[in-house]
Parts: sequence; C-alpha cells; structure tokens
Amino acid sequence: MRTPLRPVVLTGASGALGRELARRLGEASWPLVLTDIVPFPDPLPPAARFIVADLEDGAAILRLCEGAGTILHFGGVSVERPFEEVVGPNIRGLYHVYEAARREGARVVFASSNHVIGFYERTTPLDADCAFRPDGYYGLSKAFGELMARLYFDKHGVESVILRIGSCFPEPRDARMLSTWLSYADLARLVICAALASQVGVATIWGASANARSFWRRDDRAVIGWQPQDSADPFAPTLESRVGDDPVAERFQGGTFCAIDYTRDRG
Ligand code: 15L
Repeated sequence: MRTPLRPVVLTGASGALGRELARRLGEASWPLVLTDIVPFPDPLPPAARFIVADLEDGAAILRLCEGAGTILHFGGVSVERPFEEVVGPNIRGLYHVYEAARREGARVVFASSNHVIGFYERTTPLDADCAFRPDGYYGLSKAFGELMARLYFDKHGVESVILRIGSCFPEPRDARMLSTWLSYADLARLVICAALASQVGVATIWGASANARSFWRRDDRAVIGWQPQDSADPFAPTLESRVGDDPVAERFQGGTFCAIDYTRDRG
C-alpha cells in the first residue's frame, strides 16, 4: 500500500473507530498525528504521535494540523445527545477542522452518519444525493458537516470524502444492522481509498459492507475505487428475528435514534 507523504491527522483517535484506524494505518506505517480530548489508550504505532486537544480549541486544532495533507475527522459527539452537547464539538469543532484543511490545503475524510437520512422509511431505497432527513441533533450536525464540505470545496477548493457510515461494529447486532453494517476491515479500506485517491472533489459514499438487505444504492465510490468485501448476510439466520418493540425505531432507517424524544403520532 502507498503511504501518504504528508502527515495524516486523525481526530477522535481514542474512540472505537479511531483506535481501529490508528492500529491498521499505523501497521502500514502511515505518518499519523492522532488527537482526541481523552488520552490514547493503546500503544502508539511507530510512525504516530498523539496530541491531546479539544475540537473546540481552534488554535490547538490549527497547530496540530500544520503540514497535514489529510484530516480523517472522526472526532466529536457520535450518538444522539441534547443540542447543547452536540453544538460545540460537532459544529464549532468541525469549523476548526475545515479551517485547518483550508490553511494546509488538506483533504478531509469526514465521518458522517446514516443519521443524516434516518427519517426515511426502511422500505425506501436511497441514493447518496437524496435530501437530508436527520433523525436528531446528532444527525443534523452531520448534515451540517456534509454541507460544510460542499461550502469549503466550492469556495476554497478543499476536497472531502464524506463517509455516510451505517453501523460500524465488530459484528452486526440486530436485524437493522443486516442492512447497515460496515465491517472494520471495510472501513479501513474505505478510509485508505478516500485518502489516496487522486482527485475527489466532494464525494459521498455509503459506509456499509456488501449487505443484500441494504437500504442504500448509488453513491460516489467509483471516484475513490472502493468496493466493500465483507457482508452482514451470513448473520441473517441469527439476527433476522432480533427486532425491538418500538414501532418508530423499527419503521425508520435511523432505528432507535428516531425514537429518542419522538412526540409525533404517539397518541
Ligand atoms: C452512528 O452514527 C453511531 O455513531 C453509532 O453508534 C451507531 O449507532 C450507528 O450510527 C447506527 O446507526 O447503527
């Protein structure tokens, strides 16, 4: 595998996906600058540095991105939370990341989420250029991030690969994840293709493995040359019947996030 010449910043390095990426990209000797608001819990890969930083501290983010060619932005709030908890890391923090990318001429690989479209029914197949239907403040912040990517490309030429991640876990856990699961290995290959592709503009890609039950169809994966190699399908016999008892969560693509604070038609 080719190794990027300029440093690769990874925000959210101490989170579940960050740790996985740090390990896999570290094994490939990528020149990583890992950052998170909490300490990195694993041994540092040989070519990596770790810098503790708050995404809300713009000066710190600019400093740690100096010289970077790629920013893998996996930091911030990653589940549904009250608005006031989301706004700092996911809106202001995202702005700091994009300002750093603009200054350095870096590409951003943005960990977006299926929760930008969570309120589509599960029976509605989607292409990546569909309208946003966020299912909470978290999904809304990710939609803001996707629009930030568009703004910074149109105005400043900053390239982004938007990964609209489904459910990235070691294994799928329930019937919904037979549609939304992304394996760790497919995630790593996706990030590598996103970072190394020659020209991407703004490319939006469904972050899901090759799942026969997927809700998602066309996207820009050909631009970066990525194809998933794993699939949730072998888990179907054990997971098909694993459904929850909340009709709102079961109806929409975003699952349980849709049901949080849901007050419409509840009777
Ligand atoms: C996400 O965006 C979350 O970060 C993750 O924890 C999962 O809940 C996932 O979506 C999902 O929809 O399964």
